[in-house]
Amino acid sequence: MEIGIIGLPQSGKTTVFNALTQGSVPLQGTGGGKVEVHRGVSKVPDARLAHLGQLFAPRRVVPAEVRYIDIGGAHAHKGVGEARLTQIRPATAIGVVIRCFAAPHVPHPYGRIDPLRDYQEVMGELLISDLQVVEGRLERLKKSVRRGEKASREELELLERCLTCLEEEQPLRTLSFAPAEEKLLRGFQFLTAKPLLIILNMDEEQIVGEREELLARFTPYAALPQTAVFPLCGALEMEIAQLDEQDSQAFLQEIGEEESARSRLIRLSYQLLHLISFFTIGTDEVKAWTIRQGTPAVKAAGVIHSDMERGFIKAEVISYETLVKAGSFAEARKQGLLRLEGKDYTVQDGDIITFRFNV
Ligand SMILES: Nc1nc2c(ncn2[C@@H]2O[C@H](COP(=O)(O)OP(=O)(O)OP(=O)(O)O)[C@@H](O)[C@H]2O)c(=O)[nH]1
Ligand SMILES: [Mg+2]
Repeated sequence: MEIGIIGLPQSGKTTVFNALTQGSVPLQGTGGGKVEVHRGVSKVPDARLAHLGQLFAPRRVVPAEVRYIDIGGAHAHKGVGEARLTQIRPATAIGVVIRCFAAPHVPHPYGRIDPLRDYQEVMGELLISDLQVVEGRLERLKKSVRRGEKASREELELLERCLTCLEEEQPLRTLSFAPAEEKLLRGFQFLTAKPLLIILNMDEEQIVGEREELLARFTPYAALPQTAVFPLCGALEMEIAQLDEQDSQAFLQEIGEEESARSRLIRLSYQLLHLISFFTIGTDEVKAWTIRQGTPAVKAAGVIHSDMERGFIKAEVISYETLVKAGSFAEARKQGLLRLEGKDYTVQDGDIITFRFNV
């Protein structure tokens, strides 16, 4: 999973990126007017994986990862800009950083703090960007039809539907698509079709005193499909991300959080994107893998290796809870708790799977 971070200039994107990836990208870009792309990863915290690590004592314990992209460098104008939007088109989801913090020394492109306006500005850019893609493609399709060439009726109708939606200033994720339509749309990488995290970047005082009020302003947007609002204190979380576990707990308590923004955002992203984890075990490594809810065993095998998908025979499955109750893998096997599942078996969160395959 990859989350593309965007927002107005100086909204705190790199600060948030550093908080989420425990990174230390300098807040001032290197200058020179070029678009700079920062990539980072965050390991998905999972107590079950840690426990499996103790149980199997493998050489490596490999958590799942969430990747983040932050685009820095010169801003051509007040908004995000097409050059930056292009960079996040391949991402799975978008995180839009909205400045709530005051910090008078930090300039605001519109000269005044107004979180809702900033949100609408950025959403407007995403809509226009998608609209241009739809219009461009429709024009080409219609030209082919005029030349007497065959154009896909499905595609024409689908894009007309997208066009109407965007012209009504609604994001494409408010539409629902059949699987075949989704497949058709995938190549366009529409920005407004991606799940959206609205990241409200607050001051320490705001997160303690005004959190609910600021969140409430975004309620109508949070209610849109595949949309979630996420409050955090970017500057503080960036510092916390550099601390060890114990010290960070003390800081978090001060702003009334139990968990770092890094962990909270990952959990929210999993919910938003309907993701679950399954585990593979071995003496070499115990590893967590991320899939969508409802993924059949054969596709889950493909996440590990395409050979495993192609040569899939069976999946040997036990749930995490069942394994823990049995105490050990050997005991679970003795009690006959391991199930053999076929390729259509729907993988469940926390399944521990050994794939049998043949290539
Ligand atoms: N007080 C306060 N200041 C913040 C917060 N987040 C960011 N800042 C400050 O805002 C300024 C801009 O932060 P950046 O993270 O560089 O913002 P950006 O969106 O990456 O900026 P560009 O990439 O130049 O568009 C810096 O001086 C930060 O210290 C916050 O939560 N509170
Ligand atoms: Mg930046």
